Amino acid sequence: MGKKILVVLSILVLFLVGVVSVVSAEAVRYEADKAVINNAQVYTGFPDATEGLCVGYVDFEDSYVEFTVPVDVAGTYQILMRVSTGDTGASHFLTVNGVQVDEIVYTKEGAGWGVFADYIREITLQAGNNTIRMSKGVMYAAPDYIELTLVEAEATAAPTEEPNPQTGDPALPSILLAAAASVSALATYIRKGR
Ligand SMILES: [Ca+2]
Repeated sequence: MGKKILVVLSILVLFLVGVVSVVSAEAVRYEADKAVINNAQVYTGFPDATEGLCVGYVDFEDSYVEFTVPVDVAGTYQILMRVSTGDTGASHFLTVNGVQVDEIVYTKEGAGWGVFADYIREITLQAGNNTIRMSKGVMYAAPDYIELTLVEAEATAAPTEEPNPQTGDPALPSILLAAAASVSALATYIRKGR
């Protein structure tokens, strides 16, 4: 019995470590100039952009930048889009895995052509590869990069409450499944740490 309690306590500690790791999760950055670019061009010589590079000429109906984003944990993610525009009210459509989820209207004061500002939304990603596309909306704007941060992991499969037929002990409670998800998230962030 004491051994069982020890195991549960160990898992609880792992769970707490996992929670802390999710709370302090670091953003993973994807540069627009390294994404799939359709009918647009890499701009060079923008001192305010990372490596001086962003993607411009997102000017046509079929112009877009598409990022491939692999994640281990399905759930809600914050997406930060760093964008420059000379036109207040310019926009990009945001499409996740083929579904248009938002139109990002660039209105932040202080932004201007060659000056980049951050626009933040939340999106849902699936485990495995995801595609995130920013395509032409109204007028003109140039993406520099996006950053993704896990906000909340999707709940894992519903825990079974059936007693173990061998011992009659209760099955693993949901907190253990949450612990497993948290440890998995921790591993993801350690691997992807910048
Ligand atoms: Ca850049």
